[in-house]
Amino acid sequence: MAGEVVSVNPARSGDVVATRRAATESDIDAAVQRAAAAQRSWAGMPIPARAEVIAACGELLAQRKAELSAFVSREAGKVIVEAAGDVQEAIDMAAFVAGQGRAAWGETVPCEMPDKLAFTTRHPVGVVGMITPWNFPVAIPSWKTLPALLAGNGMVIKPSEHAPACCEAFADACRDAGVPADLIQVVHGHGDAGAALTVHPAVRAVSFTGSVPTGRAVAAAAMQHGPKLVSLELGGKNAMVVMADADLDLVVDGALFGAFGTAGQRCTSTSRLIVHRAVHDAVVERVRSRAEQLVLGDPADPSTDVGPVIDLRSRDRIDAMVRAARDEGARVAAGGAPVEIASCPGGAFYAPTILTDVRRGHRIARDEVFGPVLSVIAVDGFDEAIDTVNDCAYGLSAAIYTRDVNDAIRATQRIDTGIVYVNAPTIGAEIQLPFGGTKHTGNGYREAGRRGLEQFSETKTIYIDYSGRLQRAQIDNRPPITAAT
Ligand code: UN1
Repeated sequence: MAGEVVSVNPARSGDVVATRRAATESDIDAAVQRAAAAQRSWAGMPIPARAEVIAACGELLAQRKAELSAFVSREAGKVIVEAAGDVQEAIDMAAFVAGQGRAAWGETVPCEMPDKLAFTTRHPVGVVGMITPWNFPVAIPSWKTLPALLAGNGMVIKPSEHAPACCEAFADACRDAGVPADLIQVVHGHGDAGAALTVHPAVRAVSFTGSVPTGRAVAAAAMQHGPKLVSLELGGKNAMVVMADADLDLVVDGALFGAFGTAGQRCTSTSRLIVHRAVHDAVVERVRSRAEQLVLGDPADPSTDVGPVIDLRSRDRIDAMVRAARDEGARVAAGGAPVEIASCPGGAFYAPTILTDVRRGHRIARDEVFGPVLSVIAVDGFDEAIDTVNDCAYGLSAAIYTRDVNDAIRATQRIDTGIVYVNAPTIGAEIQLPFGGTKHTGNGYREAGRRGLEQFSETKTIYIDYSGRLQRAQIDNRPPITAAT
């Protein structure tokens, strides 16, 4: 476990953004110990007082929004408006979490006995290990850190090796706003650093966002060295259904933003366009002509529509998937190749790509691409559309475009994903609602919303009997047992 973490601007291979020493096992141990020591006094603060510090984090992030956004754009390659959205998501999360500091924190439930109370309280887990991706390098650390702080925890974050400095900038803002310095630790490294953090005996909970294979490995290691609380947010293969009666202007805008926003590198990106045959050719033609007008280029330039993918390796992986799709019978309607941009030497650009003639069984219809590639699948009706959405290992996000209110509602109930949109693209979740998915997308936890606090706290159930006598649950005040007839 040695070496360095080097992040490079995805738009210019010569622009090294940050170089960090990779943490050794003893660095990780020291970080966990520091977070654990700081956590003890933090957990002693009343929850509304912790919430005030979190509100201050949000205010400071808002003050620093412009510089942070520019930094996200440079380190993660996001176009500047989307980089600002990434930072805004952290600001929103701070406002929401701070509000939860004065909201209900448990349940009060009737007891079956007289003179007895029952209620729950929530308690911190201690130190949380967090492994975060590069695609939302400020927002996702905030989704994990801010609820974990409110719940009274310390944390050690191991950000992606592609975006170490964005995570540090977020943690710095939290500390500058009043979070005790040692409470948030950031360690750098590759998979082995994440593994060492996961198995550390003082790390009671692990929150991971990333790929399915790594998520499985994290969960297995956490259970072997625990059991521990493990929350996983893994991939997506998100579909947008277009029914014959859909508003096609809305469809085109939604498909473009869903598929090519963030260069297709959101867990929620639209990867499959499942279109009723009656409108298939019209939809493909309109999405194609708009996709070809998208301006690819420097993400820092406000006139750019689509920025680079995270690195050249990823660009080549995407290209290999597109080639394999052609071999399986898909047709390239737009894009389908890497792009060189003179003003961005060494940039990892891939043309917004539309593949038609894709069938359910094709690998391109099943595997997550994490790039600007939209696969179009034609269907003959509503039932086939919903079956096609659900014929997938992942279950994060889905959308249906229709004017038929019954079909819309039926779709929300029959689609097997954690998030369903009607007449809106598969991306754009808001932080006050649960975020996460079914099947291989996760293990049942949700981030954000009120449920986002659950992954970072333990529930305690408390019974108080003030009757002054022994009361036996399930036994006293029950009819006597009678012999069976
Ligand atoms: C992710 O890609 O992991 O719903 C997060 C959205 C964003 C979050 C995406 N608010 O697209």
